[in-house]
Amino acid sequence: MADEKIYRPDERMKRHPCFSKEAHHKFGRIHLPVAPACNIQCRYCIRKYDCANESRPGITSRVMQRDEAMERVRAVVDRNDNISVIGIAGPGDPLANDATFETMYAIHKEFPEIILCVSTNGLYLPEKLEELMKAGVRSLTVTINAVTPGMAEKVYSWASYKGRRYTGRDAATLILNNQWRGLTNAIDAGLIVKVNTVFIPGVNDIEIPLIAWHAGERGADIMNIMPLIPQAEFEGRERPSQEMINKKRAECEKHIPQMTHCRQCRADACGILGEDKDMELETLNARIGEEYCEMV
Ligand code: CLF
Ligand code: SF4
Repeated sequence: MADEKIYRPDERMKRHPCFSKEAHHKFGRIHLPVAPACNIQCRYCIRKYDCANESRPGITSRVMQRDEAMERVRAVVDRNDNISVIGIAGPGDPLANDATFETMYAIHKEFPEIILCVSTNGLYLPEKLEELMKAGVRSLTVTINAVTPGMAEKVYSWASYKGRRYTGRDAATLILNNQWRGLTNAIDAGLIVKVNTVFIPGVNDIEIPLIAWHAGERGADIMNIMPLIPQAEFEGRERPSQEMINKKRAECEKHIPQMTHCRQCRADACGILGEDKDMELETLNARIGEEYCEMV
């Protein structure tokens, strides 16, 4: 039974390069860009780039189909013995794309010892958590940028939910309710959980310690405060300096451990954090290797 190979939460933390600073030198991850659609509009997002909640500024990953993604996983795992995590983090929201569940399920069947990780805006988390778990996912990031609806309204402009489009305060309230409920459910279900928060100077900075407090109270494992990429409606705003981020982390760490080694990965990143490999090249080399073996 594949599920027997799913590590206990403490083992998962030790082997996850994002959840453990020590692990990030030893273990690598693969991101599969199989999720192009999104279901909300963050006011700092330009849809032509990867989801700004987890990605490097100005990067556009090529979307892959499930079978293509599986081929990449086989090639990279075959050539690298340090891959402990496979994640889906975009280019849109993973939970808005059926391909996320299909791909994770297929990987879990073939590589049950690999930790599966998803990063989401949380809108569909309450209803999709069970499906995620059935697909083998045991590691989750939820990006939460506010606690009060008034603040959320400044960060999100709309949400598309169960066939209806919500705007203004209604969208803000819906997004917040689902993010916090989904986060709590995921923690209670035994997933390891990270909260990402985009630090938007002059907008949500005063609520960030409150997010940390709520996340810590609920039992989230770690928080990752990420600098705003000043684009879309927030173009022209300042990008927080490292000093500002460090100060905010110091305020928050009494509530929840802080991640300090995030590399704002692209949605198709692969390998050790900060030493990314080219997934296409790895696959090409694996193919050449196979052809060579067939020739000799
Ligand atoms: Fe990927 Fe994210 Fe999972 Fe890690 S990344 S889905 S939790 S496996 Fe890690 Fe990259 Fe930072 Fe994300 S360094 S952007 S925190
Ligand atoms: Fe953009 Fe990600 Fe927000 Fe969707 S969740 S609008 S892709 S930043």
